[in-house]
Amino acid sequence: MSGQDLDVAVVGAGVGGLYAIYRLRKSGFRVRAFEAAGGLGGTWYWNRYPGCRCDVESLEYSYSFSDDLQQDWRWPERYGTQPAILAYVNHVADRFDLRPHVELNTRIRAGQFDSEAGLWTLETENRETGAVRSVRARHCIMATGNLSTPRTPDYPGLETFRGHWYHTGLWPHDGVDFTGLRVGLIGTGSSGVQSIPLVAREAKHLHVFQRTANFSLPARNEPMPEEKESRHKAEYVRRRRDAYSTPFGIAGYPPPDRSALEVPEEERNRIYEAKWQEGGSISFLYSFNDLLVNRDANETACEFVRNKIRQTVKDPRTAELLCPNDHPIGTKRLILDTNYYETCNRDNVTLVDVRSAPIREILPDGLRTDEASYELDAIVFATGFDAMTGAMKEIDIRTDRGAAIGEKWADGPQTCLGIMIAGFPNLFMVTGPQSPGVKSQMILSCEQHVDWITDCLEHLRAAGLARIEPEEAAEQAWVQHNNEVANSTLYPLANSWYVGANIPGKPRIFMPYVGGVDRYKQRCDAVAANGYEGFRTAG
Ligand code: N01
Repeated sequence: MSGQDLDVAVVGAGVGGLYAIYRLRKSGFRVRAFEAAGGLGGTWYWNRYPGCRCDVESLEYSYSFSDDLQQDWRWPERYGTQPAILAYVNHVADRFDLRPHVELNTRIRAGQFDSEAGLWTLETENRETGAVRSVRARHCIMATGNLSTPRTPDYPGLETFRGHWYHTGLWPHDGVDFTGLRVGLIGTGSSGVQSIPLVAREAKHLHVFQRTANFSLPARNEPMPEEKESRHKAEYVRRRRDAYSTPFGIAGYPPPDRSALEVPEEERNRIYEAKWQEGGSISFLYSFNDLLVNRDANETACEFVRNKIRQTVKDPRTAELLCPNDHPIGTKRLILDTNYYETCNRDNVTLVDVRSAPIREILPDGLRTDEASYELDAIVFATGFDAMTGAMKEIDIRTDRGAAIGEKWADGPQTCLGIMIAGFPNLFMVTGPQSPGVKSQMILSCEQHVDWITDCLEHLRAAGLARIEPEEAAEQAWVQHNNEVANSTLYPLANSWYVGANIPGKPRIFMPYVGGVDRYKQRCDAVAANGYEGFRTAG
């Protein structure tokens, strides 16, 4: 290792990458982060579409590593908007002096591990100048995010479109004014459902092109009640600790102890109604203990929400089209909305079913489905991401022994704890596939991963070791455990991004760990306590 080499290179300066800089610097490692964007914040830097806000409450969706920080910071609303969260992330970067350790506008194109030297060489490209150079580091941490590779369907003719088109995950920083425009919006996942009410307010007419109806619950956003904030802050330290003993990494939701099927229908609906009024997804899924494991139990919740849609949406045909019927509720990310179904009653909004008549091509002045053509001045793609594996596979990561991530993951990701990959020494992931990341309070999971990784690097340093990687058998056992846990639930029944179903040709494998943050953390802690059991180390 030369004096120029880093101890740790971090790829990505979102919430995970920034915390990695904080922890690693505190432990005395030479660390530098590389970020493709022109600013910090990862997902909150890119996703600036109208209505973008987090679906986890802001008092939860924040760092826990500094009690001063969590006491000082004031969240103005129950759920943080994108600008509010981005401001918070930038505040954290300044408060803890993280900014000088990040190279912005720097995309990592490739990484190669040199087995002899035990070093990673990363090829960086400056996005403004195109300059390419290489950086060497003993360890590499991929904090590249799970929903950071936006995907636009490759419809023929997009290049001929005379209006402007946008992807929700790559939104222009100056915003977009849809006033007086005929807008087409494709996709009704979280991004589509959050943006539709705001786009509809401006547009002359909004056509929403829906392939699959999704379940959406009211967020019930509101200005932060002072009393709630002070109560939460008084309990913060305990709540954060307790969060690690819960499945979703959020304390304060007592686990249900009854099946939906052992409760009379009237009482069941009263419980769902109370949760519907309260707002939030965990609370709703915690109505009963078997909603995610028993199809009949789940169907009671599905029908409750479908009836809400039927009561809200005045045109019965549109209401039926909005009623999800191809997946159990909760098996795709539950959406939280503000006035989504109400917006479908507006005269200037038309819902188009592109399941029965798919979009065939983009025309210079709109688009054509199997059934009709639509004249449009602007198109919004709310079509999602190559989730969980996309960002890792975009980088050409390989070793000099011939292993390549793209090849290893050709049939789906294989990881140990979602943190490391057999055959790729000294390469770590923050909330990688087969970790609970996307099924948890993401910032808590980022902190837990970074803490585990930093402890591991401290352990190696103290023992005079320079190399670590998982054993093949430990990785296979973890992959198998993941599949077993997923298959004991209803999750795999949905064609979601959790299984890669939104990307044509992507192998279908259930990617997040759904055994819960609590079980997962216990496993991670046990591995470390047993001297990194299942991992091979070398000097
Ligand atoms: O993406 P999605 P997203 N023709 O993949 C449709 C997080 N997030 O950006 O279901 C027509 O969920 C696709 O249809 P189908 C959150 O975890 C959080 O909305 O594949 N339609 C679907 O309707 C979320 O789950 C927040 O049939 C096409 C939509 O596009 C995740 O990010 C906010 C199509 C994509 O939905 C992703 O959400 C936003 C095609 N060719 C996002 N291709 C909050 O915190 C795709 N679609 C609130």
